[in-house]
Amino acid sequence: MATDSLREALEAAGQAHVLEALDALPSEKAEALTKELRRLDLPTIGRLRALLLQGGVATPPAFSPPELFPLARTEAQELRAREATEAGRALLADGKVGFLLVAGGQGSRLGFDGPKGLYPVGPVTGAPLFSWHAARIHAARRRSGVRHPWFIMTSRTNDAATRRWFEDNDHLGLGADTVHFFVQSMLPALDTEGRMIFSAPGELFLAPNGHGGTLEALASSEMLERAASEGIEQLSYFQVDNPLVRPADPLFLGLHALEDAEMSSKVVAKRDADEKVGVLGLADGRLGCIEYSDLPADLRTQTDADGSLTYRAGNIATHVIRRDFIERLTSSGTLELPWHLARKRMKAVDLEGNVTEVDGVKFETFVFDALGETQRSVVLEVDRALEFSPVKNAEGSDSPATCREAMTSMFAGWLRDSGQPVPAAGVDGLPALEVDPRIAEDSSSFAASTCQAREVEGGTLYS
Ligand code: UD2
Repeated sequence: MATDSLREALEAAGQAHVLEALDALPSEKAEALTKELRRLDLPTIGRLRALLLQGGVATPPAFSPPELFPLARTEAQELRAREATEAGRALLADGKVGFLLVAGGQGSRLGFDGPKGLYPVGPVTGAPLFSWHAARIHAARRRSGVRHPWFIMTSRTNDAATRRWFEDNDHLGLGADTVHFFVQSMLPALDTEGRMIFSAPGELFLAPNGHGGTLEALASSEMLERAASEGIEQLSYFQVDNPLVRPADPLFLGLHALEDAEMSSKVVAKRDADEKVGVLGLADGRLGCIEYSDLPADLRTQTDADGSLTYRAGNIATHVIRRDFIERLTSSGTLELPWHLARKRMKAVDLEGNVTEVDGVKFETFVFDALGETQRSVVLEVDRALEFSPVKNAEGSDSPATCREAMTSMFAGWLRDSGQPVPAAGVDGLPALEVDPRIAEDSSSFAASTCQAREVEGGTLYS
């Protein structure tokens, strides 16, 4: 079944065992597997195997904190912020901004079956994450009078379900011609000897290649060309799991543009030394995100003279990325971001078809590693209570319960600021209320809005 060239490529990548599996399969399955193998980048798999056998990537030795545009600003910074906000508004009004959502992950930690974007988060309406993000894009469009495009990255595991949901929901009124889906690549998981694993007879165990795959997928799917042809200069990147994200923040867009930065990031102050988020920082002088597990304990707890954590710039995975920066990174066709290895127990089948469990390794690249390629980059500190409450775990921190609490507290704050009464707390101790994101995204826009409060099933809705 396998041609000589495929045989050679498999052998060169240390995957000769797959030939054995191919020979043992009935012809239909063997044909399907051959097709899958041809789609894979076998030389890269050979390199990943070598990396694994060498023991992974070494931890970079010298860390230092990044320069922040802080939340507590000097007068000069306040002036700069005002200037930047104007510049950001102009970028939006001139149609130079496209939105970029990464939604290819599997959301398995949440225990939700289906694309994570369908997870209900509206405290009253139960609106899913996708609707929440779409509403913010509606609001941005209304403010700027421009139909900004929305690029959505899916993966093979959730692409069909995601597209179907958008079609069934009329693309949330945004216009199908402005919502563009593209699919990231998958990579096979390897066992600890560097051999591809089978999830079922003749089926490779494949996993999405990490959100770093966004950059290559934007290029190979021709989304970058589309963005260029629509006059898009900046991509506002965000993750599916955070309903408080503000993808059309003029301050962030403007600071990034005025600095002529290639890729910028938002951060929040870490809650405490042990909060498990990556922090933005310099590793051997290169900007990047240092994962919690890579930051030595003494640095994790180190404080500045004012008592705040030195390494506090918690990455909320919100970036503005210049389109031409992505073009430059991907132009040679061989974008090389560092590989990160995730070791897990995996359900698999052996070559005889017996179900088993193996120690497996998944390989991912991370988008924030592209920060190391920038000449200029802005790191903007924002208020966690207003911009960051992701839904990641079924229970405990970053769960549906903490997200509901964060959303409700934020809305209640807006009501108090505008002198309106806050609905009484329900059985869970939280007032049941929701502000339609199309109406307001902060206290001042809420106060300026002419929204009406309506009692609906589940609580009070301000829309
Ligand atoms: C990420 C960051 C962490 C912190 C946190 C903020 C990594 C490795 N860590 O943690 O430092 O900033 O977010 O919320 O990123 N995705 C894809 N394709 C993939 C993998 C992920 O589209 O192959 C998307 C996924 O749908 C989600 C986002 O990327 O929107 C984050 O992925 P995650 O949940 O794996 O990241 P997490 O929570 O470990």
